[in-house]
Amino acid sequence: MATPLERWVEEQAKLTQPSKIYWCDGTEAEAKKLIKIGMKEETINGHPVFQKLNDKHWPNAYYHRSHPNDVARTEQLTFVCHPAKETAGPNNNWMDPKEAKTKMTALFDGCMKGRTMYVMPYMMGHPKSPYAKACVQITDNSYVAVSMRIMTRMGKEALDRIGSSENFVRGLHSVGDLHPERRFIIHFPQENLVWSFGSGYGGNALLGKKCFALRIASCMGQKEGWLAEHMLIMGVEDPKGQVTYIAAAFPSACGKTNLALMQSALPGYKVWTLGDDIAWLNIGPDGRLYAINPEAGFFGVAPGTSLKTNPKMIETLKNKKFFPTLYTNTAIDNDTNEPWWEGLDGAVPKSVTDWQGNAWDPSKGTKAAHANSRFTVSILNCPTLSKEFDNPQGVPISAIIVGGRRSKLIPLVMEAFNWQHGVFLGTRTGSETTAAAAHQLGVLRRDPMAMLPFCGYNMGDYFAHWLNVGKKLKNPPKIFSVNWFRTDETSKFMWPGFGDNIRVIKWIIDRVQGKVVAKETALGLLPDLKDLDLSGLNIPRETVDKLFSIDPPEWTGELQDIEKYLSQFGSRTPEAIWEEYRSLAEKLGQSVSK
Ligand code: GTP
Ligand code: SPV
Ligand code: MN
Repeated sequence: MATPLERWVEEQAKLTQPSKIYWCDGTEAEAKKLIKIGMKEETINGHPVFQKLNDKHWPNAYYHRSHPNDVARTEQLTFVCHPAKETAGPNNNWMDPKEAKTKMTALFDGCMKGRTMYVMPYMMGHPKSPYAKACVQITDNSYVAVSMRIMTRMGKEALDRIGSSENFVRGLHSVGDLHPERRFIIHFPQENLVWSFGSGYGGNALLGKKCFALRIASCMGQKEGWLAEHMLIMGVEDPKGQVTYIAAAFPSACGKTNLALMQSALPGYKVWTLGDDIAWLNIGPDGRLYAINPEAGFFGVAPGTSLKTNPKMIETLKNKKFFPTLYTNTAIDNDTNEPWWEGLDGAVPKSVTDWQGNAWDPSKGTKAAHANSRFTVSILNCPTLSKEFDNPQGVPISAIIVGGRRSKLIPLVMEAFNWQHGVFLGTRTGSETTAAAAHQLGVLRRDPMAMLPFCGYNMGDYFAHWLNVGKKLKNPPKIFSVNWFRTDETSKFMWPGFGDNIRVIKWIIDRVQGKVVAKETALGLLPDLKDLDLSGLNIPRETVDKLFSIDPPEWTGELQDIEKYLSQFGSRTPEAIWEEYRSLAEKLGQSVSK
């Protein structure tokens, strides 16, 4: 008798008609074989799927070039198909599930003719974790298959956990013909199912990541009482050896990976890495909030990564331990055949091939590496990997941080008065847009908890769910807001960021440990500047004051924008959030209609 998994695979093969079906075991030997196939037999836009790079300085390095129209997440082509449109909410594109099935069935019909279908059983989370989920993704592309080996726990343990059960999350993916008119990323939360067609880009094609671990998982969490969040997880060890666990939500390309691997600028402090993009937060048996990272690798932004900004990531990339490491849409140094990107240490190489495969002419002012070019590398390569990474229970979270890119208004750091106010800080979070998704850059958009593109249901209900989780926690984490990106009159960042962010984290930990008092302001609790360790940092007092300045009149437009944003969700925006909104307006001396 065929198992439900075998039956499902058979049905997908009948629909897509591959010439071969290959069951992945997730081993290194298999990755080597798939890379060979990718170098010799599969192409994307006329380029081989993989190209070998020189691994003298960058061990196990392979290059992948995307189709130039397929280099970021395409939010406008991403849909969440609940039976009722209101369940998806104004934060999602919605399609009727039946209509979506019909449309996608036509696209998938025969799409794998002449190709190999890779079947990948994988775990999101440690196989022994009560919070982990077993999944299977099908793809017709070796880059996706090799990436999934790095990003998830793939292979036998997932197969064993699925066994003859129906209980696994299904993902069907084909690169199709990469035509943007035939590109759809479609979620069916009722069926724990994702269908993705026409893109080979990470967040669109590695279905365990944003599609499952955030969009589908957020729906599961709403039903089951937990949270699936776009958050890094880190442990910060203080000079006494005590480790405080923190989760932080920043929108795409706003600094999660950098913070998660931060090399502390303050002696005696050490950051231990647990995750850089996704956290699943559950209420543990003791009533505290526990975080696991469902992933097993980093899919990180390359430009700007250097020994100066993120030395631990450079060490991770230079670690030989886990095979392989992928570089997607970076540039290549022609003299050395090594990957290169803007911001990497050392001189700009003399002769460079750009991300589109052309000779790079710097005098034209174009970038050699795509702004959203990325590396894919195992978390096991990370020299600061926390010893708790594989703890099936996860780690107890003492502080949650929300943030985004705000050139104005938002102080460097502040603490919420309480959980409800913290949730409000999350809902009002905004960020100036980046290259991680295909849209206009540098425009302010509200991005509650950095989940706008990833919350699989109505965001009004998501706010309510956050409030409910807080009520169930015995000892809820403190919530903080940070902003590394405030600029001066010349548009320069005022805060040095990166390793110096530990100064802010130290204040957060001191607050968690009850070591320092904070100042009450209209926006939240702000540090007394004497409690912020700025030793060894050459930053004028005036700049520090500006990083924390609150100018009530400047908030008029901000309040209007927050109100407009929250009003979209109608009666689903919880009254408790409006209470916080009114209270903020009142403290700023502004009158509002809501
Ligand atoms: P996703 O993988 O897209 O979710 O992004 P992320 O949130 O992990 O962002 P990442 O750490 O990759 O940083 C993205 C960009 O922000 C890079 O160009 C970094 O150099 C820059 N960045 C990160 N941290 C800081 C900081 O503290 N200050 C400044 N000015 N820039 C930063
Ligand atoms: C993001 O865009 O938030 C990423 C990269 O982390 S992706 O996997 O493409 O979503
Ligand atoms: Mn991300």
